[in-house]
Amino acid sequence: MANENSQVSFFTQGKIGIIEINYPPVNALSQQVRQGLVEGVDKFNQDADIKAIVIRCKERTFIAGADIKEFGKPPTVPFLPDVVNHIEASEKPVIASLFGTSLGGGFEVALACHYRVAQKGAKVGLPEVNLGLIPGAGGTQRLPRVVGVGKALAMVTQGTHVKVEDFVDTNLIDEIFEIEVNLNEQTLQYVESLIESGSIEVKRLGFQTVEAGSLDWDAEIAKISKKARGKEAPLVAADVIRKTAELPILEGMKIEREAFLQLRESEQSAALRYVFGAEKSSAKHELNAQPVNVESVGIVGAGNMGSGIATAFLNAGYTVNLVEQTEDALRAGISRITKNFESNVKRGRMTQEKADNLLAGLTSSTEYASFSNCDLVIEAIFEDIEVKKSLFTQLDKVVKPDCILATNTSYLDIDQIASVVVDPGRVIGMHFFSPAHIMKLLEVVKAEKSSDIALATAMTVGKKLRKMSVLVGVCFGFAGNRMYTRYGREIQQMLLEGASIEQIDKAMTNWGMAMGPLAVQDLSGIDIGHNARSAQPFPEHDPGYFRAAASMVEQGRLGRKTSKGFYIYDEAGKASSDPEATRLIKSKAQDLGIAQKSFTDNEIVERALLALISEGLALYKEGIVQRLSDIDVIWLHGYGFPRHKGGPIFQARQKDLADLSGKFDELRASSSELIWPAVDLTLID
Ligand code: T1G
Repeated sequence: MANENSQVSFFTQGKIGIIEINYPPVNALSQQVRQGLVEGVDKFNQDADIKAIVIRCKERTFIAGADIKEFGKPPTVPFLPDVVNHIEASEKPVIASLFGTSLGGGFEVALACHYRVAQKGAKVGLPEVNLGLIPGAGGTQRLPRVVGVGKALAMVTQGTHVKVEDFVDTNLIDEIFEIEVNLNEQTLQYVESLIESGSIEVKRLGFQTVEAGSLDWDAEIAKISKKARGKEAPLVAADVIRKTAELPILEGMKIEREAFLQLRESEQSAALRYVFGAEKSSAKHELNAQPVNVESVGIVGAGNMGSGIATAFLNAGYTVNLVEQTEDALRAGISRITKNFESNVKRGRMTQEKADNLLAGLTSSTEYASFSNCDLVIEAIFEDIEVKKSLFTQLDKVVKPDCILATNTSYLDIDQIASVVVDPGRVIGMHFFSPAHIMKLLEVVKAEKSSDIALATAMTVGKKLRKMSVLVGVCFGFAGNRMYTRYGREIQQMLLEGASIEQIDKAMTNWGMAMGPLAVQDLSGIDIGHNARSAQPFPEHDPGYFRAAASMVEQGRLGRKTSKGFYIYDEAGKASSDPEATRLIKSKAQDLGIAQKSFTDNEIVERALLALISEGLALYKEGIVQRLSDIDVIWLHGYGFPRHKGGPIFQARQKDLADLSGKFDELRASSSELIWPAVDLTLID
């Protein structure tokens, strides 16, 4: 006798059996849910009064996939492939009632059903590649049979969520209901009409054949490989689809399952699943306060950062008041913001109408008094402590008593800035990364006196901006830039020791970094970091400290903005090697008496990684970050660390700790304790 469980309930309505899943937050396919599906199908198949079966969910979405909480644990029966095949084998028609995001195993359950009805705007997808996996329960087999190999290949290898409306010309979705109507009622009415008309049938996708189509597989694979940028799963998915398109479904599912199980044991999948959890954790905090509502945001400074931050807030539906010192500077900033929206429209990310509506939320002024009604004011002005203190003194006089004041400073001491306002509790850091409307990382910086209300509000605002918000403490460069400085020091030390500019960048990008570290320097401007470091005492114990960058700045080679830096740039901005840059570095190394040696690419990557691991562990030990996984979230979303490598701390966890400790000892012995301080590796075991 089938019995319900706490996550799955059974009902009947006339001749229809209903299997209802209620397992918040996203009705994931836990063991109980899988068990309930099998038992529900059996129960209603044995009930002579039942003519059709509906699978539906409560709360926010139809099944959003396998239960990520069960990953890494020994698999439990019933296994999902058996569950979906059991549904498809049902003698009575099974109808899936879709809303929200039916993803991964959830979509595979829907594909095994004989009908799929959906609420308008509902999305479906097989995003397993984002977890380093491929669909493991028939997704690579049934989807091509209903939307064709080409569309299925794109969806599976890109892991995209697609609106159900996109499938109206296929048999994937049998009916789409308007959002205003009650989906459950509409679904039952739809099924009742099928039963009454006698047209209801058991339509098994798995028994259909795949339309051969004329796919140029080599071209497709080449495209997928380029897009994958070192990620394995998309290519495995393409290979499985290619191999099984002509096979009977059970044979195809066997091949799919083997490939899935192999990927599940891979380091890339472990990294991507870890990152999924790390990103969820980074949004959590123990702040003892409820966020206040923010609607009106003031931004001081309409330069690159200010206009990027304004774009991000306008994109999220906030009203923005932009203040600059002169009308000309305002015009330039507003032009940047407008161009950002034009680019969104051009790329099809939004309609012109949507862009116009969002831009309508922008006002501008040269007066700070125009901030009088703002809930939050963020400054993105010149990186100088006195300028910022003077600004906060003036803001403090014109904004509402509960208005939060945030600085976007990268390196300056927020406690000093806060010292000039009456209530320092309302002063925090909101450190955006350039370009602020594109980079997802947002460091919410807790200064000594920052209130929990201000910080909790900033974390909530970050979520609404769809940023990866991470709560960090105050130190030079907070978390990301402090690690970036340590990473940069190591890169430039290797330059002085004989590694070439090109070899370093190539080694790091081949390993997976989005850009070579020296190309990044040229992009952001070598003088930016140089000026910030020059405001600090020179570390006498480290004579080579960013001396390569200093040599560039001395020669006016600031990077792209001066057409030369570590590379030389033509009018089109194309980079090429410049022997003069190499000569400058060699000459500096000679002045410093630094012995030259050759490097392998692995040595370059390893030393750069060790520098990141060392600084990341120190940040955690000092309490600048709440958890070690925040270090990885920061480096994935602020600095282009490859997602399928998990992050610096994840990488440390893949290494033998004794071996790792030995490498740190060697580096400390060959330089100094000040450069390579002792690291507490027990933090990562
Ligand atoms: N399992 C368990 N919990 C999940 C979950 C899942 N699949 N997806 C999300 N959650 C939790 C999440 O941790 C958070 O929990 C809450 O739901 C809200 O998430 C065999 C093997 C569904 C689009 O990859 O893309 O099926 O922090 O903040 O922005 O082929 O979550 O609140 O406690 O992200 O509205 C395939 C992954 C799995 C979907 C919702 N499925 N999830 O986004 O909310 S592999 C996925 C998402 C698979 C089969 C294979 C998103 C979302 P908490 P959220 P959101």
